[in-house]
Amino acid sequence: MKSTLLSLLRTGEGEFVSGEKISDQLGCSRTAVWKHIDALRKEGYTVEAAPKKGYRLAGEPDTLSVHQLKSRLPEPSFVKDILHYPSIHSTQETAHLLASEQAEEGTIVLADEQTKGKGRLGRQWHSPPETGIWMSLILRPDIEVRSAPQLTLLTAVAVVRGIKESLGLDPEIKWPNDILFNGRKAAGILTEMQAEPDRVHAIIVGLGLNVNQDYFPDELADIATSLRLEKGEKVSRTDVLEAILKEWDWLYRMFLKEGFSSVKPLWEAHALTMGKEITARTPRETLKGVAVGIDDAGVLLLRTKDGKLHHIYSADIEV
Ligand code: BTX
Repeated sequence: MKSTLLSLLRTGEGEFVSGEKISDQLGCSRTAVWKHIDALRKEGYTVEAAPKKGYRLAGEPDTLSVHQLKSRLPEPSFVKDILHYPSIHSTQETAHLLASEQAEEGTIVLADEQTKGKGRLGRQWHSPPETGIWMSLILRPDIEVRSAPQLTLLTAVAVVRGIKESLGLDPEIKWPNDILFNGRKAAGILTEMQAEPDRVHAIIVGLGLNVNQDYFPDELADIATSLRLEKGEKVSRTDVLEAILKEWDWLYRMFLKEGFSSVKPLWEAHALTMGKEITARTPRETLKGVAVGIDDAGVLLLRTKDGKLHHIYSADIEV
């Protein structure tokens, strides 16, 4: 009944469809039609009603369809399982828990809302309901502990290429973990590890991507953006996520086979920071200089005025 009603409303292509036509086609009373319309509204559809005109479908919810996602991924895919939660503290926390309980590589934790989304260094990640891609990937690559940050850079490449593929937009990467449009942050990546000094047990890559927000709270209003704001129209989270996971799939395979050097040129092609005057705030010091590039391990190379080349492993960057 619901899908017939929806397709009927969609045939109106934004115009009104009469209540009479709907009740005829559904074979039910006008009161029953009204009840079905009400049920659609509760699911997030915007249906306008006007006397003598009928009903008009003015907006559809952006539901993340895991079923659709799974069916659209390549076979075989690195994605082994997708756990989808309507609301959760943090996909990162849940993924950590699952990883310590032996969840296999390729398990994805996805949420429509995070109530305690986290960024680096205990910062918060704003993750309002049904507007973004809030997800964590569990990986178990056979790599050295010091190579783990390379997965942040690989993920940034997958996100940028996935956005380009699905929407034709061209964001930039700010080393190490931000995806920006004209200096405003659309996504952040958080890579964490469960490891012994010489062995990686699991790497959890968290991605927060703003998709359909049309406004941000005051503290983010000047620094954040979303795909919807950049594209000028509502965007399907499922389509964007599908494109990102497809990009991720082949990049990760290439990374495991050939190492980070194969990903590096793709990263450089989208990097905002390269060749620019930057300030790097590391946990120990603040350095100003020119970002010369990244080395084969993904470490940022910064040349200060005195000609000295610094290797930056972790920092907040200002361009
Ligand atoms: P970060 O530490 O580089 O950035 C965090 C900073 O970004 C915040 O202090 C704030 O200024 C700003 N910020 C917070 N929320 C947003 C937002 N929605 N859009 C733009 N800017 C924002 C970046 O950390 C890594 C974020 C990873 C988030 C994912 S979501 C799925 C997974 N689960 C989880 O709890 N975290 C990760």
